[in-house]
Amino acid sequence: MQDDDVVRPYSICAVGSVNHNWDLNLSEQQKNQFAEEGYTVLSEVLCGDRLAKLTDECMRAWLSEKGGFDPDATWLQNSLLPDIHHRSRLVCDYYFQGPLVDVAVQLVGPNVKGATSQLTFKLCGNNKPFGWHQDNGYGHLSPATAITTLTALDDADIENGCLWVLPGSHQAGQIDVTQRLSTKAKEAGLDLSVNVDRESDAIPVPLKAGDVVVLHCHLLHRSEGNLSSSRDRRILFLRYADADAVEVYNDHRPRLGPLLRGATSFPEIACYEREFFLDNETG
Ligand SMILES: O=C(O)CCC(=O)C(=O)O
Repeated sequence: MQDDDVVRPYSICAVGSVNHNWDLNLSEQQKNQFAEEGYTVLSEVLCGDRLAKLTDECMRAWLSEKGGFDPDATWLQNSLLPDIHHRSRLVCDYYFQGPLVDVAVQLVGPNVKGATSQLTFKLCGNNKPFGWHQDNGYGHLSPATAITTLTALDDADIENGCLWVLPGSHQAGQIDVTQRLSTKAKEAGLDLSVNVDRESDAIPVPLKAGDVVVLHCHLLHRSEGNLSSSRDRRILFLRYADADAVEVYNDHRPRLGPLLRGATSFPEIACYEREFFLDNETG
């Protein structure tokens, strides 16, 4: 069945109607770069007070859960805090109603849900690299139109572990890591990294705090450790998917996530996390 033929009877009206004056229209150049190279950078999506408050709220959530870098802890413990929108109202607003939802509509389509929110931090001292991977390898969604948006909370460069991408690698489609997923998923590291044969084509993507890099779900990317002596590298990771996207590894059940724009054919998506919208829907 073509996506256009899917009947999506469950829609929303209140979410997306709140005007934060955050419209973000991608340029033709950004859309072309995303299509051809699998990524694009958006400059200064956040700045000033808004960036400072969001960063502060994220850092408080991180420290209350994890503390600083611990060389004896697992990669997961040192690098990732899931469902950050449950812990920060500012992240919730940014994830559900910020400009990245507009970006998702332009790149994914008119029907969009949130698929993941997490912090991926490399605090000073965390010198562990993160190997080549596709985000759709970690949770194979179909259709494979999901995007990952990485909002830099600090300036990120080669020294403190910015992202590296392999431009155009998304065009080869999904790399099958399911064999390893079953065993590796049991380990805290969840390392699904793959070898790439054109490593020399990789390029770093340095970002200023407040910039966002948007990745196609098949784009190969990685990062080095944070080798800086004084600078953290903190990222807010938000993933958006088609509202009817399903988890291939989970009997094609719908990926649970809040409906942010348009409509869905799944009632469980239409009502998912509605409590997080109450402030805006009633206010
Ligand atoms: O935190 C990093 O350095 C890498 C993050 C990343 O690529 C991911 O979580 O998919």
